[in-house]
Amino acid sequence: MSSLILYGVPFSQPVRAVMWLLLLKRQNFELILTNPGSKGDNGSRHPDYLRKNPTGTIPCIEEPDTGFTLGEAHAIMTYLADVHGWHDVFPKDHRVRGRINAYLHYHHKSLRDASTGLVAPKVRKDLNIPEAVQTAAHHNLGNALSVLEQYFLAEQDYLCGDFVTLADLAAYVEIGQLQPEFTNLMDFSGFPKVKRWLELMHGVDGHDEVHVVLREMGDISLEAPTMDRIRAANIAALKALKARLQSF
Ligand SMILES: N[C@@H](CCC(=O)N[C@@H](CS)C(=O)NCC(=O)O)C(=O)O
Repeated sequence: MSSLILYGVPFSQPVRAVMWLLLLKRQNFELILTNPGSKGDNGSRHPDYLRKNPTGTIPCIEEPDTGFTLGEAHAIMTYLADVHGWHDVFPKDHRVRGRINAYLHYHHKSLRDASTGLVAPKVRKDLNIPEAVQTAAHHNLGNALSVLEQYFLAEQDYLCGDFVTLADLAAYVEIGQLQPEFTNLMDFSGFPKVKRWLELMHGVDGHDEVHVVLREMGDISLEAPTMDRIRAANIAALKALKARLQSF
C-alpha cells in the first residue's frame, strides 16, 4: 500500500495540524509541496489541484491506491481518525466527540484569526490584508482566548477533557505559533490557563518536528521575515520531517 499524500507546506497552520496528527499516530505520509494561493505548477489554485480540492486551499490529502482526495484540515483529521480508529484523540463517546466537533467548528472564526490578524500581515505582505480585517481578527482572537481561559480550560488540562484530542492539535497550531520561542507575537501573561496548556502541548509527540519551521524563523515581532528566512525555515522543517518519518 502506497503512503498517504499530503499537499501543503510546513508553514501553513492547518497543514501543521494534519502533519502533527500523522506523526503522533506514527502514520507514514509523503508531503507534496504545494504553494498556497499560487496558480502555477504545484500551486493550490492550479486546475490540477482544484480537481483534488475545489476550495483551492492547503491542506489536502490523497489516497494513492484509491484516488480519494479530501480538503479542509478538520475534515481530514476526523476522517483519518475514523478510518484508523484513533479513538484516543477522537473518542467514540458521542458527547466527547460532540464537544471536539464543536471546537473544530468554532475554531474557524476565532483562534484561526491568530493567523489572519497577527502572523499573515507579517509574513504574507503580498496579501495586503486590510486594517479593518486585522482589527476584527485581533478582536476575535482576544475573545477566543478568554473563552478558552474561562470555559474550555477552566477545569481540565486540555480543551475537551484531561487528554489530548484533535481539538488541541487544531488550536495549538494557531495560538502556539505566537509564543515567545516562535514568532513572539503575543503576551499570554493574562491567560494563565492557556499558558499552562501551551506548556503541556510541548510534550505531545510530534510537537518539535512540526514546529521546526517556526523555531527556525524565530521572533518576527519587530521585523517581518525576509523570503530567504522563510525559505530556510521551510527547508529545515522538511529535513526534520524526513528524519522523523524515516524513524517509523
Ligand atoms: N479552512 C481551511 C483553511 C485552509 C487555508 O486557509 N489554507 C491557506 C494556507 S494556511 C491557503 O491554502 N490559502 C491559499 C488560498 O486561500 O488561496 C482548512 O482548515 O483547511
